Amino acid sequence: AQPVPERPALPLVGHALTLRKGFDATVHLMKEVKELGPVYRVRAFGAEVVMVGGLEVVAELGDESRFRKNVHPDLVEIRQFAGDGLFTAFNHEANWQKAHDILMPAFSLGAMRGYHATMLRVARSLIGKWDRAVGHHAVDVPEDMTRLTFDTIGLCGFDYDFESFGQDDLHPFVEAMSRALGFTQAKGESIPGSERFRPRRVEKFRRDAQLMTDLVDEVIRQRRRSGDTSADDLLGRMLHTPDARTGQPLDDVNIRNQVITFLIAGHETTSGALSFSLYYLTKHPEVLARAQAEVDALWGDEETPDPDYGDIGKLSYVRQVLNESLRLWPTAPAFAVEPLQDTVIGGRYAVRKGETLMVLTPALHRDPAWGENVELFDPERFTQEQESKRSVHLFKPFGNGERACIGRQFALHEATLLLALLVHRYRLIDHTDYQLKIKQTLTLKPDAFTLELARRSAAE
Ligand code: MNH
Repeated sequence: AQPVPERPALPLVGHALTLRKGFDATVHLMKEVKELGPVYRVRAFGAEVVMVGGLEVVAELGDESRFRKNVHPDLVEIRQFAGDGLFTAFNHEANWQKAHDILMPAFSLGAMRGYHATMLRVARSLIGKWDRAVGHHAVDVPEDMTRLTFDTIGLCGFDYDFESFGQDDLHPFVEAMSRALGFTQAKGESIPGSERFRPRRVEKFRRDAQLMTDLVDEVIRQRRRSGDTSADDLLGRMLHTPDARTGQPLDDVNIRNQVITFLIAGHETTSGALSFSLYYLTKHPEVLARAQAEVDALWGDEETPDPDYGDIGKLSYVRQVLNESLRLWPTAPAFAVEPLQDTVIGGRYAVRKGETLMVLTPALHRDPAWGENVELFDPERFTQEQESKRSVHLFKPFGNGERACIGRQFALHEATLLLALLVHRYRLIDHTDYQLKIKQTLTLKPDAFTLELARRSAAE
């Protein structure tokens, strides 16, 4: 075996001088996959990560008898506000298995039936807002997608209404969360300890974390006070379902961590995925026309279609659009695993037990195994026929193995429903000739993407 390849590194700073920040860092790392090969090492300030961006090695890392999730430094940082919640729990923390077992049934495909009516209600709030914008002003796509996904997880998860469509500003929790994630990302890109020279930012981070905690404690308190002991939503399940192995429900601190985790993980990524989908639909009229034909076949020219749960499974082309958007820009652009033992990957590279092996999903999603024109947006890649021909390891927007996304069905149901309703109702007018600019605060989003709208039917 040989060492993992890397660029010549300076003492102490390593490759930090050539690394970029924010989304530019992701672009840089994707370029390095092409130049250094699908496996290479990056060092900065004493920390080091093995980057992985090719099908063969990713398929190997999917073997759970050899690798498991790695809680890498960014995730450790997020633990300051998400603690031992599902997403940031260390493998050795018993609460992971416990919460996973208690919550899994709430995320099965069948459980989506129970969330459908609420998802539809929030979608209609967004449509109400967009109807008022028709003929008057543009809408801010990522902001409204954030309102939608945030209100949806609040209501479906905790029966709590953030009422984001009644407000001009995003909810204070969302603002605090994006600042906290931004702080976390910046900290990971800087000399360790240098935040000491920015005491005001550290203080702001502390207050943002406190705001999130206080809000969530209030949500939990309200539920306890209500005397409601049903286990119908996530919060009810967590408060009132004993774990089968231990006979105990989750403790209060862990429930708080889970609620914060769901509020964050449950909306940022879905909001980004919806925004990218609308971007690609806007730029590909032939794809938009096919999506419209699909929804028209279901709902005709009904003024207010009433999609039922079963309709979502019929929207296969809309789902293809969503998948292809997640291929090009998986909104959680990386996940990490670690070897259970010192081992060799890719048939030649020696890696150590416990070290961070970071899968760079946007690079994997451009592996030559996707075909010739990997940069081209083409939902045909996700027909059933194409999918059955391809390795399951080529498409990993939801991560891997037992620590993969628990909210996948939730996100897909919510996003398919909304996209279908939007393409059924509106013409999307690219009034700025928008050029894709991506913003990264750990997750990816199109930056400053606005659309003007017109109603498709004459019903205006
Ligand atoms: Mn989600 C884990 C992507 C929507 C809740 N999610 C992950 C991981 C990826 C991911 C990748 C694995 C991270 C890792 O290995 O470190 N998630 C997404 C994307 C979308 C998404 C791209 C939308 C599109 N996620 C959602 C939604 C919810 C959710 C919606 C909740 C309602 N995700 C989670 C949780 C985890 C997770 C919780 C951690 C699971 C675990 O480790 O047990």
